[in-house]
Amino acid sequence: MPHATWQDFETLESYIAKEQSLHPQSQGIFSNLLRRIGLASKVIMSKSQKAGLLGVLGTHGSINVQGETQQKLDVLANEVLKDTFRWMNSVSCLASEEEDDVMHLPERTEGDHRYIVMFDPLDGSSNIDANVSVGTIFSIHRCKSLQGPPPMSDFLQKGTEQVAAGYILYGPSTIFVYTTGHGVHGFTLDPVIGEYVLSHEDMHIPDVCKCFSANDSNYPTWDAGTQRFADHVRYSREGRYAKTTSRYIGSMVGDLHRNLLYGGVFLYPAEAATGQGKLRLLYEAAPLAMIYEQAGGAASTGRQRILDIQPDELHQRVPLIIGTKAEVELYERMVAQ
Ligand code: AHM
Ligand code: MG
Repeated sequence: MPHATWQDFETLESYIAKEQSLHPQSQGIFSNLLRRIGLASKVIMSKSQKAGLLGVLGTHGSINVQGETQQKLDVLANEVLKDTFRWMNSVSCLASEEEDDVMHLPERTEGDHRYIVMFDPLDGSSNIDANVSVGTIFSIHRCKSLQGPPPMSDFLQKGTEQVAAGYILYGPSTIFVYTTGHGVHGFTLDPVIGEYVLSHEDMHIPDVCKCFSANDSNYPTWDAGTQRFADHVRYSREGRYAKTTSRYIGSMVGDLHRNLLYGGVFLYPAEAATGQGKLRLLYEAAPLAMIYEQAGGAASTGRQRILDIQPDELHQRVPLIIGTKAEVELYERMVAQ
């Protein structure tokens, strides 16, 4: 007769507690923060699953600071995350793709434990009406200033200074993937018990190029090096590329989760004419770069490691090439030619 095994009880909660016990000086403040993100993601998941019934499909009628049309669910997910952190002593301020400016929370007493949380509440939300997977991305930094409202420089930290990063993918199942700099771990939501259960411990990207992911209709706007790279990976049919296939959802969390499991490369390069990428550094590229590096992959603009970029502004956009090390390095060589 089947019975429960220890794996059934290795939840996000217990895993975080175990990681925390490795640091005896820890007061559990940071662990609590990760747990709250887990809770927020369950609320977002539950609202998205009922979106067609709750009347929250479609556009909100507003434009965000990026000049993009906000979906009702973008706004709703943003509110859920803001409400999640509003009362937490350990969080000093927030930044979101859906907010023009940073959000300072009321001054707290615990001056030593002040974190900044930045997030993209619902990445890939243009897909939501078609019932395609979307995700939440988060990045956590320490506030450098110990008192008062943190200055902008506290938000503009390099990706190397993130204390944790992760994403939640709302797909056929809901998966929570995070790193605190000690490997990448994935948890699948068991909808019956309402808990995230460990399903992907110590994730490593396979060293194969199974998937090539990019918006191909942008090909004419890419520079010659990027076009050479795309042609080589997709069409050469040699060596590592003998079995490469094109896969692009248009929800980066979904594309990157798949590539993390199968191996491959995702690119959203700059337009040659403007030199501008689309994806945002602080709450899209940097957290996903931390995840990929921790899983043995790499992330670059083509000219610079994503995690080494010194941000200039909150909603800064960057070109992003992220995937297996071999492909990211090949891209860097080809654009340098
Ligand atoms: P969003 O944060 O407004 O949803 O935009 C980010 C999304 C990514 O998930 C996805 O990879 C990309 O934009 C798709 O853009 P495009 O439609 O130009 O290919
Ligand atoms: Mg996004």
